[in-house]
Amino acid sequence: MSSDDAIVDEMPGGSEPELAAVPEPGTGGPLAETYEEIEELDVDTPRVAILMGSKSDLPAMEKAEGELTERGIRSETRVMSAHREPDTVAEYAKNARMRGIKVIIAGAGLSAALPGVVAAHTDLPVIGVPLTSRTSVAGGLDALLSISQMPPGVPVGCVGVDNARNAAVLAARILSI
Ligand code: RP5
Repeated sequence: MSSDDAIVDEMPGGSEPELAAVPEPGTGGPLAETYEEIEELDVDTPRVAILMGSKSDLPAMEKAEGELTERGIRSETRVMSAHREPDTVAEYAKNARMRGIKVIIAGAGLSAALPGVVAAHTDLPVIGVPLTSRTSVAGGLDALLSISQMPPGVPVGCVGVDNARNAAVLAARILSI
């Protein structure tokens, strides 16, 4: 006797349970409205978030958006600083999964806390992009170390300095697209 048989045998009366009929999407019924909402979400929802610590990061980070767009992957781009707007960053990261985001790319320069702070508030994969900026030390080594040296248990993937395009390619691979 298989384990499945055993479960059926234990049902009262020995017969299989009756399952409630679930209507197919688009066929009406009590769940029709919910199906429609889910389908609508699926059409418009960005799959990848591109975050950056400052508007000054945009020239480097827009390469990620370009790469994703070329691959037909929907994304949204937001500027938010882990140091200047910590509450905004925490709230965004906490809600990202619920909003349908699958991967977060976060670029920052100098002490570059943004990717790590985002990773502290979500279990979505986070790819950090260390950026050079006007007052960078050693050509962006400061940001590279900040992003790559995360404590055990809170990982951030880290691409090369100013290599936002690679972050987008990696995001596509994580999504298997
Ligand atoms: C970081 O500080 C930002 O990501 C940016 O790379 C750097 C400089 O920011 P701004 O002073 O140009 O706003 O937080």
